[in-house]
Amino acid sequence: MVYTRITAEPFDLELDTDSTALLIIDMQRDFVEPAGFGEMLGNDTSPLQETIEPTRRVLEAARKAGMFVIHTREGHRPDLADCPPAKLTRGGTTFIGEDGPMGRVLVRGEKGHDIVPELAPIEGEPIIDKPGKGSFYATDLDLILQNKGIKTLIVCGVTLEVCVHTTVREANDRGYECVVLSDCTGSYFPEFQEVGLKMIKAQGAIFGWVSDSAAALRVLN
Ligand code: C5J
Repeated sequence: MVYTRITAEPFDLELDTDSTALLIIDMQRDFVEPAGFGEMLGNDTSPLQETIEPTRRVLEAARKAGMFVIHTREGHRPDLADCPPAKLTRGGTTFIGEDGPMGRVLVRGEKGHDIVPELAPIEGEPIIDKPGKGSFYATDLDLILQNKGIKTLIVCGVTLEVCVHTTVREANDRGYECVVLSDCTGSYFPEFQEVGLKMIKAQGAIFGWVSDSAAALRVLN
């Protein structure tokens, strides 16, 4: 057990690095890279691209420290059998399963569904393929975390107000303590980024804590 404390808001969080995992949510080409699905929908992907380098530094330090690392991807089977019908009708002009700039949108096996190369998972790092916004819904994430004795999650990924928020809320309800790294998470909408972080740490950490990559690196190095 290695007890330490990460500088965070609304107050510093004590954690044991042996029961802490780094969870990197949906850092997929279609959301993050220019000329992907996100940009095709009219979004500016630059706030998401800015999260890659700090996340890469935290990932590298976590690997060196021997911390458990887990990645998620949002997407569906090629036949879309696992896609809730309501989700198929959302998205504006291009829908899940249709052809996008990097293959069929949010379909497993397509280029756009891949995690960006800078953060590519390595052996021993589970990848959770999830059909929903939350990483716990219809996945084995909780089982994997329980089997590893994980109690605390250091959370990175995109987008803050959608899959990161949903996952942190799900995790919080299951008893995990979540600390979200502000520069390792991004939104297409600056106002959602700002208020999304505030919502997590409001009312004495109602869903979790907010910290940043510098603080995480001090714990990991
Ligand atoms: C979205 C996600 N934004 N990973 N997915 O649809 O946040």
